[in-house]
Amino acid sequence: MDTPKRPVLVVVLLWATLTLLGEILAVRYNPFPAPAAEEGERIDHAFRWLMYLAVPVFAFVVSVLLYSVLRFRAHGPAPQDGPPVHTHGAGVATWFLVTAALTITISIFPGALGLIDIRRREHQDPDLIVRVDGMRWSWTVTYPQYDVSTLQELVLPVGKRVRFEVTSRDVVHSFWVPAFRVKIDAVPGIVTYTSAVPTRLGSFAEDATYRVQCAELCGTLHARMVLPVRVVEQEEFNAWLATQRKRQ
Ligand SMILES: [Cu+2]
Repeated sequence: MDTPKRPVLVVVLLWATLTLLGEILAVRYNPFPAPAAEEGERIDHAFRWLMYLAVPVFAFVVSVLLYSVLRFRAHGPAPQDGPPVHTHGAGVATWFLVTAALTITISIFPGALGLIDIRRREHQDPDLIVRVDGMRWSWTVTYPQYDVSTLQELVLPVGKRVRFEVTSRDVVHSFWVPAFRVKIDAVPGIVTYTSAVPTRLGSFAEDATYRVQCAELCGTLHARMVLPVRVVEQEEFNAWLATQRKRQ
């Protein structure tokens, strides 16, 4: 039989090793496609922090589980009941305090502080306003400053702050541009806001994350409620506006 110190030592070593491997993986491997807006960088930054903090917690649970399963596995039927198990008060209190402190920490940073930062950006004066109308199952985008409206594509100039004023004509939809990482519900009867500063030229044809995607189940063709997004230079945007105006 082990002396009580040995299992603790093995688990601690296993924990340290798994944490190290996990953190290396978390730093090296980025599961997200490159963001194409300032807001996207903030959101990805938050996700990465959550991952770095979650790795040691997950590694600890796996280490204890792995050690217990391998070391204390049953060999045939048990001859009698084991001794009664008593709660390890200090262990429970430590686990509770550490995980509660971690949860509170990530709720504040990057949670609440990141949210305040994103909200503050939404209140800055926009360079461009785009009204977004969701309906089953398409998106109409209107540029009120230029008197242009289309349901073919969302074209945006790079490096400019865009405010999206979002609403719905029928049921609840959700306006989501994966490349920008911004998302806001489209609710009938009210206007909701979100904003983004696109930082990278691109289009749906080259990168599928450049699209408006409905993110709230709204019926049969919900998954196909997609509007291509194209981020272009200011001159190209002006030229596009001019052709759209001619067409109307
Ligand atoms: Cu929808």
